[in-house]
Amino acid sequence: MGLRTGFYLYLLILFSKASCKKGVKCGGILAPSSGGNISSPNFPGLYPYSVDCSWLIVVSEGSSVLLTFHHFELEYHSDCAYDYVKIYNGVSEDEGNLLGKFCGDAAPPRFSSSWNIMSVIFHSDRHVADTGFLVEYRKDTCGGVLTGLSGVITSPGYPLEYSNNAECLWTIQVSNRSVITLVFLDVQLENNEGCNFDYIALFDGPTVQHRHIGNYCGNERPPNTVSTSNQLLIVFRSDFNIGGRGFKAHYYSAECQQVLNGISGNFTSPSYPNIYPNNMKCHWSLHLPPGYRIKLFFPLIELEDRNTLTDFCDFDSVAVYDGQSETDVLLGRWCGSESPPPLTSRGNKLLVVLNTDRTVAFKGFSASYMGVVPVNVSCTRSEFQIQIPQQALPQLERESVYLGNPSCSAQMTQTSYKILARFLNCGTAGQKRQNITMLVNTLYIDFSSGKQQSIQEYEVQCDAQRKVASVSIISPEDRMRMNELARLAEESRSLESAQRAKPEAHETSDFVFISVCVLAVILMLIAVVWLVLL
Ligand SMILES: *[C@@H]1O[C@H](CO)[C@@H](O)[C@H](O)[C@H]1NC(C)=O
Ligand SMILES: *[C@@H]1O[C@H](CO)[C@@H](O)[C@H](O)[C@H]1NC(C)=O
Ligand SMILES: *[C@@H]1O[C@H](CO)[C@@H](O)[C@H](O)[C@H]1NC(C)=O
Ligand SMILES: *[C@@H]1O[C@H](CO)[C@@H](O)[C@H](O)[C@H]1NC(C)=O
Ligand SMILES: *[C@@H]1O[C@H](CO)[C@@H](O)[C@H](O)[C@H]1NC(C)=O
Ligand SMILES: [Ca+2]
Ligand SMILES: [Ca+2]
Ligand SMILES: [Ca+2]
Repeated sequence: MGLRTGFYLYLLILFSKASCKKGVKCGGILAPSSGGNISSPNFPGLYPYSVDCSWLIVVSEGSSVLLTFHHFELEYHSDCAYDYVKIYNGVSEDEGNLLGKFCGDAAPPRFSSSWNIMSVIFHSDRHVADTGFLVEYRKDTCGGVLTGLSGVITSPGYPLEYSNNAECLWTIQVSNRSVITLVFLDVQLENNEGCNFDYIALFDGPTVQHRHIGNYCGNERPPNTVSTSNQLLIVFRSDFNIGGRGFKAHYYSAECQQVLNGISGNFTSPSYPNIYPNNMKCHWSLHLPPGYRIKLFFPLIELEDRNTLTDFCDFDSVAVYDGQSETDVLLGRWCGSESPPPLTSRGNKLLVVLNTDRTVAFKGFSASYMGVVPVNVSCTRSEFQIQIPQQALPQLERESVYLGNPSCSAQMTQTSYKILARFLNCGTAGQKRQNITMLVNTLYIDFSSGKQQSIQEYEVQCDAQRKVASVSIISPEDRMRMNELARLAEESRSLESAQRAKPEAHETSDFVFISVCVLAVILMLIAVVWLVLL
């Protein structure tokens, strides 16, 4: 309670500061019991130049604010850089709350706040004025027009018993080319056959004239629903007696609920690289064909920092689960600018969940992933042996899998692609890794189809002395890092050679090593032949 009083005091101070600055009096704090109208200064005459007005509408906790514009005529600019109205779902200091910026004569659509505070900002510059705007605001105890990427809908007072004679209409509206997924988590209403006492009714569109999906009551949870357009209507009604706990549902727009099936791909937080919206929960499900594992990278993360009191990512976070749901193993949860290490799934599915709270937003994240084929590699002193189960690579020609160069392509066996590649034939090269010289080559798997080029590269390594091999996928990030290292090495080498004219020490030593290997093999063969002859 103390916190909340403090918050309102803070708002009051903000607003007294704002309203003292300018000559024209406008804006203020409104705490309506039902509703009212706001208009630009001097409405319906021309609004004055150089004004900044800020209205904060605060209603009782548990209610929301609905805005309906009746008139809208502002100077037009394609980015609304001159005169504009901005609407915030909460306080206007927080860009994560921005619902939209408007100008010209395109009136903003109807908006509801996600909670009990909403702000309207009006700005005009020093030239060209118009008649301005008139907007009606209304306090809703339930229902409204929801425009967020995701959100929660509950019956009034949930989880306490809902009131009798309630009537609530929620219209969910997402961007034009998107659709809505609605998932009910809990339902407990008065039950009767036909569901016409207390009920939830769903319509596939903005009005009751659109396709009726169904009426639900009792403990019957409506099925998970995906709209056919960008709008969905939810109606809740109760009659004059007997109630229940009510219901709770989540909705997601398609931008916030993605399933990715490509062998590799990229995705970002909503609005990236602009500020992400507050108050949302988004899912990305990576789902690859069986046999693949998934490697996931986050080149950039910029979220709200950890809670310094608990040291957890309590505010905003990105979490990764090793499977398809939040009940699967959590691989980690990150926030702030902590950068997760590359993650690899155990199966062919990964789930990424972004949660943001009601205040303070940043840039978000960018992520890229790639399906990793299970490559079984082993080596002797003279060759690599590589095997890839066929079920992991549906419909690839054997020529699409090769080591070093296309002349070392795979053979097909009953169950796998198989490469036996002598070091000398397939361009395997020696490289110093820490103390030991490793024999290194690149395995190419060409998934390209038609115009879309897609080649995966795996680095295979062999410690020929100990006959130990390993393999790892080379991601675009690795490739960039390797190029960078190669460039640095090149630079330092040319510097060195400028100082002391004595290059190419490395190559010679590697060449000597391989030659020694080959010699050893030949000697062994001679020994064997000799033994047999004896
Ligand atoms: C707000 O203005 C509109 C249009 O003039 C009017 O119909 C409506 O009754 C007004 N609302 C209130 C609460 O005054
Ligand atoms: C959405 O569609 C409507 C009607 O087709 C159109 O008027 C509007 O400009 C579109 N909005 C966006 C953001 O594309
Ligand atoms: C993902 O992003 C990287 C780096 O920006 C780019 O090289 C790659 O082509 C992208 N991949 C896809 C599938 O869009
Ligand atoms: C890799 O190949 C070896 C030898 O063929 C086999 O024993 C092993 O089970 C294979 N490992 C996997 C993961 O397929
Ligand atoms: C390098 O080799 C020396 C001697 O064989 C060993 O003591 C040392 O631990 C090795 N260093 C690394 C990084 O492997
Ligand atoms: Ca102007
Ligand atoms: Ca009832
Ligand atoms: Ca936040």
